[in-house]
Amino acid sequence: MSTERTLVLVKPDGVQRGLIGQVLSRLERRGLKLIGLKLMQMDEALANQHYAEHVEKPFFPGLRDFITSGPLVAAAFEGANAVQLVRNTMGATNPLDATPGSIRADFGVDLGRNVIHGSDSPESGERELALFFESSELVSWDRDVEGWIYE
Ligand code: DAT
Ligand code: MG
Repeated sequence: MSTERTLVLVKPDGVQRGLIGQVLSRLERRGLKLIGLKLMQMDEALANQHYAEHVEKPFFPGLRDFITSGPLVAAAFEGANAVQLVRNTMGATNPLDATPGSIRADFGVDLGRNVIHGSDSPESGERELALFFESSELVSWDRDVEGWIYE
């Protein structure tokens, strides 16, 4: 069991639609531990860094316009298998393909408005967290209920 850290974004569509609490609540109640949280707006430079793997793709200009269009919430979660737990709580990239019960299925209908981002590997998690948070903004804390969440 490996402790991982992962970046979650409630994207500008989720913020505009008033879904911040519901999205974070689903991750929190699943058992993921929050270690960082902020409301902010991405600029183009950060969008280029965050989505470096997509910069050359035809959909990138639209993605960059969308992701920089308004405030988003950046959250850091930590725990055993945190990356995979967030990814499967989010659901597939396209809400059309996402399993009902997942965040993207329950809150979205369109690929370009899929409400939430989650890092795709532990390495991406570390890389992305460094883009969004100073190390002093990530809080190391002991959760009293840990033994009721992990055996
Ligand atoms: P994910 O967000 O599930 O990690 P990704 O990294 O492949 O998916 O893509 C990043 C975001 O870019 C995705 O959440 C929505 C958008 N996107 C991906 N593929 C797209 C496409 N073919 N057309 C339009 N937007 C796309
Ligand atoms: Mg991705």
